[in-house]
Amino acid sequence: MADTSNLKVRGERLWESLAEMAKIGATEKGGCCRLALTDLDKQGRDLFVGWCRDAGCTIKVDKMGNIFARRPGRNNDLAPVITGSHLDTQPTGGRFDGVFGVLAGLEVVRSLNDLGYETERPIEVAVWTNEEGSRFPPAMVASGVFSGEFSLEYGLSRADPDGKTMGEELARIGYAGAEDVGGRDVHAYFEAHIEQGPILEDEEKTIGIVTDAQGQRWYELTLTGVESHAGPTPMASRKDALLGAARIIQLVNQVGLDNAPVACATVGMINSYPNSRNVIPGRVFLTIDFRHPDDAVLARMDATMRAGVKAICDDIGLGCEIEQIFYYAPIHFDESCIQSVREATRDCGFSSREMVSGAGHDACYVAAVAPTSMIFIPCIDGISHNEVEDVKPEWITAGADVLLRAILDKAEHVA
Ligand code: HGY
Ligand code: MN
Ligand code: MN
Repeated sequence: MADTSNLKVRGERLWESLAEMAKIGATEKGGCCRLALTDLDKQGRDLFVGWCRDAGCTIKVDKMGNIFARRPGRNNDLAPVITGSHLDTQPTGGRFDGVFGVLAGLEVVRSLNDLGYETERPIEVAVWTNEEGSRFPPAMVASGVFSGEFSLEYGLSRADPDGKTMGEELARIGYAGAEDVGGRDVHAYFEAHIEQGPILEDEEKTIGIVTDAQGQRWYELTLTGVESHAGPTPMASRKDALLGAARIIQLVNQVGLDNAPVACATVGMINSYPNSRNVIPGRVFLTIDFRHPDDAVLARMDATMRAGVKAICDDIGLGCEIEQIFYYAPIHFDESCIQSVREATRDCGFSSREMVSGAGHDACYVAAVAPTSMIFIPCIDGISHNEVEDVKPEWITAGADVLLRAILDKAEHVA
């Protein structure tokens, strides 16, 4: 058995790179706002690409702006092992969501260089465009194009609230790459990510061996009532769209509670029109995010919501459009990749538990075209999508150590 005790990353170097990246879009509360395809996203991408070039990687960018930094192996005709995540953040995002997975992949490359370790297969570190789906809904659209879930035309046409499309913004920041999106062999894909929930920290486990990810359904609702004067309009004759939204928010929350303990149900966005204090709102836009690890339950949540929304709108006399803009079924990751992570975790001696991902990740789409699994590390108080998002340096190092070994386990397999 070869001595593998030296197979360790340099955690302090990874921590420094995370701190450097966090300066780009840094917010006053200590988080990051680096929305997809903004100038700040470009700055983060450029910093990452420079670091990868310094580490001897070649860079390819595809037509969705996905970046692939390749470290050559002994046999570069073999399909690569890819790792990575995303650099775009939520508006009030943290310093680790996505970024940890990207820079842990870079740290694996840097550490293999330090060790003079040549793998059989090439290794690539990926940055997936627009994982968050905040500026350009839906989420994970570029890894979705890579996996064939969405067409390139659909991906490039996604527009932000100002009507700017991903295609236009990719060209503007210089990341409209030449490479085709997907359609190539990937031997294995591993994504390291913070858990973004409380389980690992509560159970004092260092590593989450991610076996599954829950399914998601995203909706956009437009409720239409009648704008009228807040003074002379009798209560009984109002068609108040915001009242309808209020009841629907309560309904959505109840659908989540009725499918406890694992269901999640969220209304994250609401816009009331004309949003004037003495006008009864005539139109409201709101979003719904449903999640569950069982597709049948997710379908029942959908049906309950639709029936409830219809009853509310009929009662008040509102028009309603419901558009499901995003859906993917729960995913079970690849058993052999999960086993690579189990063995890597065991060899590193870290405490661990197997778990389902509550959040969506690019791995959820890449899993459709490559053997895939994920590695979680805890985050402080399980908080993410929040500027206070934080981790312990030892968790960062542990996650990258496990990632290093899991990647090697696949990068040395020729078959
Ligand atoms: O919404 C999600 O689960 C991910 O953060 N995009
Ligand atoms: Mn993420
Ligand atoms: Mn996120």
